[in-house]
Amino acid sequence: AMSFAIRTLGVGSSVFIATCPESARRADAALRRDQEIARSNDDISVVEAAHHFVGAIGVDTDKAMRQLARIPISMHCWQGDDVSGFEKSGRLDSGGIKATGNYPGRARSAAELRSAIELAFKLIPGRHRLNLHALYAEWGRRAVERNAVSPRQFGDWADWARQLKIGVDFNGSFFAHPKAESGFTLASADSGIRNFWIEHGIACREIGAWFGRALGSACVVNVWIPDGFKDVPVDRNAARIRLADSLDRIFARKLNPRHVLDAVEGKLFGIGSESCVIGSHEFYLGYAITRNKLITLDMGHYHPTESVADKISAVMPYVGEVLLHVSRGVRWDSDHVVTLTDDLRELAAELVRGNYLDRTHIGLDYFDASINRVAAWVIGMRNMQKALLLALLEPIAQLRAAERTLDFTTRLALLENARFLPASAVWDYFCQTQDAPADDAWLPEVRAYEKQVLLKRA
Ligand code: RNT
Ligand code: ZN
Repeated sequence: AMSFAIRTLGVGSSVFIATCPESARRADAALRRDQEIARSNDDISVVEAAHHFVGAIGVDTDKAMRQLARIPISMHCWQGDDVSGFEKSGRLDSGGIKATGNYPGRARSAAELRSAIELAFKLIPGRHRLNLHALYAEWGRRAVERNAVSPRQFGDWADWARQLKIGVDFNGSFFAHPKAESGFTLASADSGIRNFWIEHGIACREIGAWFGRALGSACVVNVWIPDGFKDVPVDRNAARIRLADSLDRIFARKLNPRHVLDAVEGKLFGIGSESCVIGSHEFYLGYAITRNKLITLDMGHYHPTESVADKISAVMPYVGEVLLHVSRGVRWDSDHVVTLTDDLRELAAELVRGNYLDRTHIGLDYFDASINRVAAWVIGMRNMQKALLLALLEPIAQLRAAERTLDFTTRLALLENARFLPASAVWDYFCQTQDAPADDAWLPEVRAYEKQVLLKRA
């Protein structure tokens, strides 16, 4: 490990000689210091070496780790059971979202789901949040319709969250239900259907406010509906007017923003709504701005060449806060496990560079049923954190200075150098300080759980 660190340091220093004399001088000094320490002490850790190196380019690694530890990520409960929920009624694809795969071990009850989530949280550094869906109501003996859900069905979730000391976010479930089979909910022309879903929306906000109060942390309640046309419609306008009116009715009651924050999520297309989605991005952006709501940006909900990273600074002057659904679309809104892609790195970098972290709620949104579901969470959550760490380790002052003076050569050189920083050592150290396993240590724990628990399920 040591020789690797020193080699990294050497390469890094010479790169910086070429780009910035002052940081090169500091990098050289740091390198000499590290080499001396290495000679005098065989045990010097890669972490210390990385500290010195990254420090030499003007970045405070300790500060970066402190900041990272303060960023909660809302983990989506629905990865644990392929968005099934506990109702056993509607079909998932009555709403155009689809989990594919049949890896063994899907959680079939709240107890099973909570146990899997606990394991995931144990394997992810830091303290996070849980993102729940109304589908995950615990009924007890009597079925409770979606328009009648109340805090009563979420008492066990709240008790459990309190024990774990985590906040909870919430979502209305406007899909996987007989009353969503037509493809229309809040924008339905059928007033019976529309009212049913308005009542659901109202009920979900009340549940969110209750969670927020109970846990002492504002609950973000997200609205996403599947409404749209498979084929080209002739009256988009009427459906959009109905949707705006339904939302206004859902949000009519003023609730304390310290307890609940309302968010609306648009989309480009879905399965069954290929030609027109009523709740498109423009529709909800306008709605969020005029009604003072959060806009939800899902990374799978735009044309593949559009970048959610670019949208952050475009919407921030006009909306108070943003909710992110961090996902990975592969060709389409396929909800793949979040990996450490350029898209993800750019997104995290925008949040850090623009100082938007305080106004951004980061949540994950994907569901892959073809791999171990706990691993899917752990990989996505840790990748989100890694992207944030890389962003926090960026030599931002130098990058800004280069761009301001139109020195795009230096900007590109610095950005490319930053890709290869020994950030993995800082990450390992971060995991250690947070009592979480390093990258090579969490999978064995997931495998043990798989063997002892998941594979025993029919
Ligand atoms: C669907 C939206 C929505 C859902 C979850 C389950 O396209 O992304 O956020 O994925 O609410
Ligand atoms: Zn989403």
